[in-house]
Amino acid sequence: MLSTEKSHSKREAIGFVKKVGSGGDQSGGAGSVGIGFLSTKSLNQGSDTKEYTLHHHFALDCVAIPKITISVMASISLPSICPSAALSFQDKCKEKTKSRSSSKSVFSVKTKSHGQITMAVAVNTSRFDNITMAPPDPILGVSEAFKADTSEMKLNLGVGAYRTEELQPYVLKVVKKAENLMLERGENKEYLPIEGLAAFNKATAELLFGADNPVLHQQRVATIQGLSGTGSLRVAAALIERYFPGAKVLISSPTWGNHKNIFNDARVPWSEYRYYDPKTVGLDFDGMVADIKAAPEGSFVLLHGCAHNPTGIDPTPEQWEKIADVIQEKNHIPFFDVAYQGFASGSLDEDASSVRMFAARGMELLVAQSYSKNLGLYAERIGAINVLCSSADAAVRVKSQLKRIARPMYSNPPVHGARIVANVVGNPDFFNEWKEEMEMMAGRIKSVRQKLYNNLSAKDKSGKDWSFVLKQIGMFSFTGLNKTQSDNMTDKWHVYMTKDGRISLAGLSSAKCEYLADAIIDSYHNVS
Ligand code: KET
Repeated sequence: MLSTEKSHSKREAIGFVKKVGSGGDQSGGAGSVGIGFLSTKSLNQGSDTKEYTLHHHFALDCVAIPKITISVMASISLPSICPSAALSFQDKCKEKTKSRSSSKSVFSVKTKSHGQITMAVAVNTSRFDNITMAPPDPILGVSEAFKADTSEMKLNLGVGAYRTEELQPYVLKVVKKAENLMLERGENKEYLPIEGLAAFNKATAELLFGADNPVLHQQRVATIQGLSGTGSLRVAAALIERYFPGAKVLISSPTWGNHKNIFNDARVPWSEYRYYDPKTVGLDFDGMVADIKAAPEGSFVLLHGCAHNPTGIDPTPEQWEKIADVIQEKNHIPFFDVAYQGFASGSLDEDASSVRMFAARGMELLVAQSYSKNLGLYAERIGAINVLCSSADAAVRVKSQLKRIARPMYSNPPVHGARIVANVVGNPDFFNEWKEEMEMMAGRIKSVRQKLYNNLSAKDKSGKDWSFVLKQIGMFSFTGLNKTQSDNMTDKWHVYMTKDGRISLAGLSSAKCEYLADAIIDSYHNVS
């Protein structure tokens, strides 16, 4: 019933909410929100006493109403002489209110006349209250902090991303050429198969093992395209979790910060083997071998194929042989992370020699590859997971399971980066250009490494031996600075780096070497 008094009365719509149903469980539960319309009428002219009449009410379905206090603000002031406006509002609401609502809903309905109704259901607590603030990522979080710094002196040596001498991001010329070719061809954007682009998978396995490697001719390698190195590692971790329950992954101490996250999320147990010796700022080879030997038989041993991150310290070829010996003795399974092929030495073949040596011994192994660094395809998320099996039959089965893991995870991989890699590797001119550009990038890093060392040894009068900087290879230098000293680098010198003391030399220009050396010497000697 609607009041139609024309004088001294005013129609107002007032919303109220009520939790209906749902037990006292923490998650709240489905319920409904009721809205009622009241008309008010002053009983006596000039009096404050009002009569309220509930005219109508209906419900809004809610997905889940948490166990919370809900406050409602809803009001409408309609012209008192126009009942049709109120009717119209109700009619419209009837149509619109069968909507699903989450913890906060706002809607407005225009009346036929000039009235406008706004209703807001405001909640003062959240279903997500038990979610705490995540810490910033130790590597990618550094770039965010760098962006926020307004100092002109600032230097981002956090993330391992190649920059030009002008400290600008670099898109390889050969990548631009491949992309132009792809545009000319007008290739489509259809889904790739779950395993990725066939031409890419062939190219990536050949780059890794060498095109004439018997393991490829024997079809013993199961390769699927992955979401760069990280995604490929994650798929491999899922394979381990599913088919090697309880098997441990041994990871170097220290290692790339994301390795532990990947295995934790995949619920794969891991432990560390000794790798870095702070006394020598070199490899703790004996510790490494002893820890691999002591691990339960059949463990996975995660190895950085080249340019160990963060230390920049790789085993020598002789040490690699001994590592392979002990892994074979213990029936462990080597699991290589190859994120810097071509970037360590400037040669694709040389940087794959560790993997190829293990393969030549007839060992089964896993290799995750990334094209973020060597082709500068960071954001394209292009890489692969390869599983070298002892038979072609096993490789077929393993590949089928890799696809089975990928399908519900991300369905199928992106095509753009895969086409770039396939085009660059598949065209001899492009391939040569890529190698030249890679040598140029690796060369620039080597030259700033040398210049940094020159400045450190010339400026530091304490007699400290900085020659470890020259012995390290790849994108990074592990300075040996502790967390407080690293904080000083950032807070005082605006040099952004990871708190483990790693600096990315790929983000350093020769013009900034002297400044960086000053910052390192100050932090090393004046901060403990
Ligand atoms: N493995 C290693 C050893 C590695 O350093 C990285 C990246 C990756 C895998 C993965 O890269 P992707 O882009 O997923 O293919 N490292 C740099 C960037 C990052 O942390 O994500 C870094 O250490 O700065």
